[in-house]
Amino acid sequence: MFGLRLSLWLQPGTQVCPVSWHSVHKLASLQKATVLPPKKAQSLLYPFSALEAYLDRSVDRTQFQLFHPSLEDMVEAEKLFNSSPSHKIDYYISAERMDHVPALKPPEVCFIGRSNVGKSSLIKGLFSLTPQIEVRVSKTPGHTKKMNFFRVGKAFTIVDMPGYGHRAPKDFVDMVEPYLLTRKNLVRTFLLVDGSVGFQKADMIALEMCEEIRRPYVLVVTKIDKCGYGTLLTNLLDLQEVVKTRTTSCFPQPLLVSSLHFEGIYLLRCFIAHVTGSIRLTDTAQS
Ligand SMILES: Nc1nc2c(ncn2[C@@H]2O[C@H](COP(=O)(O)OP(=O)(O)OP(=O)(O)O)[C@@H](O)[C@H]2O)c(=O)[nH]1
Ligand SMILES: [Mg+2]
Repeated sequence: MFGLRLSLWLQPGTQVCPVSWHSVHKLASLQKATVLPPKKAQSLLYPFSALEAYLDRSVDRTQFQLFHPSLEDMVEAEKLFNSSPSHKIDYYISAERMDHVPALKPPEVCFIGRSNVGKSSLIKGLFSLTPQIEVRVSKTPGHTKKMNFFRVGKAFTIVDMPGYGHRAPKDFVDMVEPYLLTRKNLVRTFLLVDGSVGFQKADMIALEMCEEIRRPYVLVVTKIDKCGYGTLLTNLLDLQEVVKTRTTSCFPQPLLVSSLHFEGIYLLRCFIAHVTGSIRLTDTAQS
C-alpha cells in the first residue's frame, strides 16, 4: 500500500502546505507518516492494526474496520486541512448560548465529551497543518467554556464544545444539548471517551442523550498512547459491548486516536471529509 505514496505525492493538483514546515508538527502530514517504517506507519494510519495481534481469535474484527479508507482517500481528505487563499481555515467565533450561535451553511461536525478527555487537543491535531489556528488546550478540566467554531473553507465547520462532568455540568445542559437538538446543518457528533480510563458513568449519560436525540454520532477513543495495549483493549471491548447493547444511532466502529502521537488523526480527517460530503471515497470504506 505504501508503494502508492510517491505517485500520489507527485500527482498534479496536490496542494502544497503554505505554512513554513518548521512550525508544523513532524507527523502532521501523511507524507511524513508514510515514510516511517511500515509497521509504525500502519499504526499511525490505522491504529486498530497495532491492537489486532493482541485480540483473542474469537473476537470478530469486522466492527473495528468498517471505515477503512485507502491511502489515496486520506490524501484527498488531507488537502482539505491545508489552508490556502481559496480555502481558508480559521477560527470564526465563540458562542456562550444557542442564540449566539452563528447561522452557517456548510455541514458541521462537533466534538463533545467529558472535561479533559482531549476534545480541543484533537481539533488541534486535525488542524496541525495550519498551526497558526489557535485551539486552546489545558490540563485543567473545564477549560473550554464556550462553543468554538472553526471554518474549513466552505467545506465544513468544526465545533469544539465545553466538556461535561467535573466542574462543567451546567455548560453542557445549557449549551451542548440545545445545540445537538436544534442545529440543522450538524451532520455528525463525535463523542470522545478516554481510552486510558475507559467508559465512565458520565459518558453513559452523554451517550444516552445522543441516543435520545437520535442524530448520527461516532465514538472516538482518545489518549490511546497513555496506557498499555492490555488496558486499551479491555476498555475498547467494554465500549463495543455498550455500542452493541445500548445504541442505535451510533456508528459501530469506535475511532482510535492519540493527539500526542498522531495515531488516527489522518483517518479521522478522512472520516470528517467523508461525512461532510467533501470527498468521495474510492472503494469500500463506509460510514
Ligand atoms: N497523553 C495524551 N494526553 C492528551 C491527549 N489528548 C489530550 N491530552 C491531554 O489532556 C489534557 C486535556 O486536553 P484538552 O484537549 O484541553 O481536553 P478537553 O476535552 O478540551 O477539556 P475541556 O476543554 O476542559 O472540556 C491536556 O493536558 C492534554 O495535553 C492524548 O492523545 N494523549
Ligand atoms: Mg477543550
